[in-house]
Amino acid sequence: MRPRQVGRRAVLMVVAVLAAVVPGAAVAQAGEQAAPPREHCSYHFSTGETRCFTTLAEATASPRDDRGDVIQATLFADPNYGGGSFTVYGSGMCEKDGVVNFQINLPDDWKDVVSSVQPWGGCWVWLYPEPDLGGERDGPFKENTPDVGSMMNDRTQSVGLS
Ligand SMILES: [Ca+2]
Repeated sequence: MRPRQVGRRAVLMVVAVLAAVVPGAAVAQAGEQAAPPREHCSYHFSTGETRCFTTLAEATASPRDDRGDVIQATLFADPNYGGGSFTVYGSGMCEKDGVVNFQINLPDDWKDVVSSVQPWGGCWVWLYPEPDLGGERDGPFKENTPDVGSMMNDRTQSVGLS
């Protein structure tokens, strides 16, 4: 019995020391709610796939992806196009036909963090505080917008492109 108890205590101590010494370990645990994403991801409409990179240049390297999808918008975690980014590749340019042509629900780590946006592909960007274009939207953001404003800052959960 005795050696076992000692052994377990030793393991617990190692875990405690790791959590205290390795910043990454602590951040990963606390970060799920608080820390905004720092990665640069691209979401591909045709496949539903999200790919993440260390730089924005990598995430937006090709104007068209493997399926021919084009960049429609990039969302940023911080104002002034800072922090992590989330670029949407969709199946075509937006048409000015008065309706939302494309819509996506942001993944959990991208909910409630968007602070600036860049529309591409002839699209206007609409931001919604609930999934599935729910709640009172703001937009359209027709041009690069370094600060989406107090109504939708850190509140976006789904995005419409029109
Ligand atoms: Ca933010």
